[in-house]
Amino acid sequence: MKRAISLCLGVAASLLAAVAPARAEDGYRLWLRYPAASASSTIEVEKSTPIIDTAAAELRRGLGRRVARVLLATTADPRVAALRLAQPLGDEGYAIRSTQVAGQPTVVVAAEGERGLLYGAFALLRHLDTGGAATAIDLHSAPRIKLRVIDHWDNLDGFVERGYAGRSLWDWWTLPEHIDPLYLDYARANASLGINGIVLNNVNAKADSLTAAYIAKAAALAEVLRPYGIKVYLSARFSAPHDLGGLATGDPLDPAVRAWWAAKADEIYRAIPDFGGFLVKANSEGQPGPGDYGRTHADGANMLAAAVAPHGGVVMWRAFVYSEVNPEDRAKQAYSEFQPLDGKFADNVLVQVKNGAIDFQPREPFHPLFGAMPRTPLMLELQITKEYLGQGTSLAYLGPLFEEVLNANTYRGEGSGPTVAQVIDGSAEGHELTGIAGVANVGRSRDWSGSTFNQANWYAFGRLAWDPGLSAEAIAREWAAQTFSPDPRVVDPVVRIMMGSREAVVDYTGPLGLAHQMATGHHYGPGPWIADLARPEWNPAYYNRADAGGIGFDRTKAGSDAIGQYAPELARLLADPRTTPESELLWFHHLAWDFRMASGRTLWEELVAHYDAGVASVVDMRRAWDALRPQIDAERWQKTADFLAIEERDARWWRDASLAYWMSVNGLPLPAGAAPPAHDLAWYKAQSYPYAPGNP
Ligand code: GCW
Repeated sequence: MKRAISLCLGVAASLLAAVAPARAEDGYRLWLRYPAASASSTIEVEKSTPIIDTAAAELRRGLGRRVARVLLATTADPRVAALRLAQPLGDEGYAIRSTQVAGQPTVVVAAEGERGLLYGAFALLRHLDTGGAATAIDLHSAPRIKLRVIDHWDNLDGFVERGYAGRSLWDWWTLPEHIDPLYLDYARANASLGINGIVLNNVNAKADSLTAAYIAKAAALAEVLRPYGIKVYLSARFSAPHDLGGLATGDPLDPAVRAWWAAKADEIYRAIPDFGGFLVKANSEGQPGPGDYGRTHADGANMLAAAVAPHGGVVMWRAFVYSEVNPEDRAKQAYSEFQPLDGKFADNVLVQVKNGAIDFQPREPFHPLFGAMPRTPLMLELQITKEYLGQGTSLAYLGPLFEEVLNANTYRGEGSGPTVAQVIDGSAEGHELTGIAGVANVGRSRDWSGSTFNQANWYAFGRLAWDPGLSAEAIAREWAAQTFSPDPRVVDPVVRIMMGSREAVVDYTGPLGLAHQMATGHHYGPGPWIADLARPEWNPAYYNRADAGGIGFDRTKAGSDAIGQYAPELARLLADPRTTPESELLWFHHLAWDFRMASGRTLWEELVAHYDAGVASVVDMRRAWDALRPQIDAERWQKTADFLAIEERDARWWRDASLAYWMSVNGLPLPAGAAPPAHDLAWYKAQSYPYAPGNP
């Protein structure tokens, strides 16, 4: 009997051994795939605090014996003082040096504050995991942006708006009693990037998240996240005093309303002493706001700011505002509403502005507000989740999109600059309060983001939030090395695939500045013909304006004059199609189908060439991924290969449906050599996807 049991155990163990490696490469470990090790270096700490203990634990988990000894200590420690670190590190920066401490070779991770030690620990691991040498280490870095925040569009029932990676990580039902271990690994992943804030709930907010029961749940999450240097924030529903408090109004100038919010803030801070503050979507897409009471966005933001100010909190007030009853070009509305309020916001308010003036399209010119509100801290909002770029399945690395907006020249200053990065990092105007937010792409999918390559967008956001000067390509290299292998035979082709992938989506969905051409509601797939929605600015036809004479949105003076919202020098360039970047051409101009492009081709021929190039890029990505098969573990390779097949199908669908529609409008034949669409226009129009994910 005894023998039988041990035999069984033996079989079970060998089964486990057979299964374990595959399971270990299912993407759960993200980019934190430390080499297996049986022993760890000696980790010494100056003192034990929850954050420093977290840093030490991570080193114990990941370092193995790659260096002999590590000391984690602040600049208050004499052993660090002896290093005479030159750079000011601030409260989150770090320096890492190989040196001798008490005659022993030691890697010192030094910082002014303990959060710097946490980020330094992760930086040391990143350095080694990307193939950095274990000797002569000399690194230092400090974040350029203060609030580096992930926004969750997670509802209290577990649904994630525009989420393509399963249900919400937050199991509100079992909180605060049950702490799912996922929360800890999620905190680790964010801390590894320097993320220091998380907005727990959707900007399309329910007032319920501000009830005592939900504050207790948020407090439990805050406790988990705190040792990782992460503060929690909540999206606040502006009408909460009415919805929850029974007040007759939510008017921000009403003393009873102000008192309600002040008391609510006090209640939250009693439960969460380091609560970050509120994020608000007001008077946009049906959300309540100060406009309901004839007040301005500044009135609304300042009222909430006054409630959290005594506790050191901030308000992140979104500028994503447009209205179906306002006939003005949607691209102009946020500027029209917010620019006159510059200088009118309280000191602890940031105005959160999406990268472009419409809505996270595969390509948009930078939002004109970035060049127009010098007296207000502007927080950049990016979408990590790929609502408009193939959602869960496409391989679209967003590093180049993020980099493009950060490097965009606002032309607001003397000569050149400042760039959007210099506006949001505060250097352009000397703002102390600075921030950047990314809309999360995580859920309960085993690999967190729904696909391995979607993880790269979370990674890229975090790295750029820390240092908006990093290049998208360098970040891709880092990510690929940690996620797959530092071997250049893996990194080089993976990075090549990544770097062209976003442009491929632009090409097959909306080249040359076309945007917002997706189907209604779920936003998956093409719908350029749609023109019958009640809200005019939700119709793709509103944006493409395609007719027999031409295509594109005239935003010159002869049209909506959205160009007039940019600095004069830039506006001058954009006013002329010849000096407008071709990648933004149809965003700013309505042009004849036979308009001559720089290539010598007509606009129509050029459009078709872009759609074809988009499809061809996906075919190339598939080929390159196939060639990587021997180098990549089976589970992650297969899922990516399957998803690339889906993307190729979708790219052809986008191309064919779009061309079928443009041809129905312009009556032109396809240029020689271009393949006709696989189906007629009626077929594309008849496609329907009532169960596509992420659609609220
Ligand atoms: O992109 C649009 C999305 C909405 C979202 C909105 C916003 C949270 O389609 O789902 O709502 O933007 O940013 O508020």
